[in-house]
Amino acid sequence: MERTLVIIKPDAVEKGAVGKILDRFITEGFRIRALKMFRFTVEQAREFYAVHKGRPFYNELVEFMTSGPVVAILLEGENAVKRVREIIGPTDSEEARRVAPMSIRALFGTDKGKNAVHASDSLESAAYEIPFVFSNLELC
Ligand code: YYY
Ligand code: MG
Repeated sequence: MERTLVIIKPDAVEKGAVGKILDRFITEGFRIRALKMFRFTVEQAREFYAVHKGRPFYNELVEFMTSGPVVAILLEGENAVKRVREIIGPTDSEEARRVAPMSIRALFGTDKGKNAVHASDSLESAAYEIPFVFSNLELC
């Protein structure tokens, strides 16, 4: 069993898509091990996305991720990291609509910035991101 972190981003929360996105992961067979809504501070978002520091989109990404509340979900399942990445689709929602029309980013995202969800891209990033967002007491 693997664990991975999903964050429903401010655009999808604002759209009212939280329930549909949660339902999708449950239907796909994942167990929810932790769940909460919060709003990142600028400092927290910069640290969460530290791996992208210096990239041209970094400041815009931090601005977007702090623009409203998000919903973080800890999912557990077999090959969870890879399977969740497949279910969310490619980074750019417009590309997702072309190559993976049933993916979450195709269904709920707008473009390559406002793309509805984050998901850990490797076991290493999951190991950084899960304790960044959830404390021991929040894990079920
Ligand atoms: O893992 P994933 O979210 O699919 O993409 P990353 O390459 O890790 O980029 C993180 C985040 O940054 C992406 O979800 C949107 C934003 N972003 C962007 O605004 N413009 C890009 N050209 C690349 C990424
Ligand atoms: Mg990534």
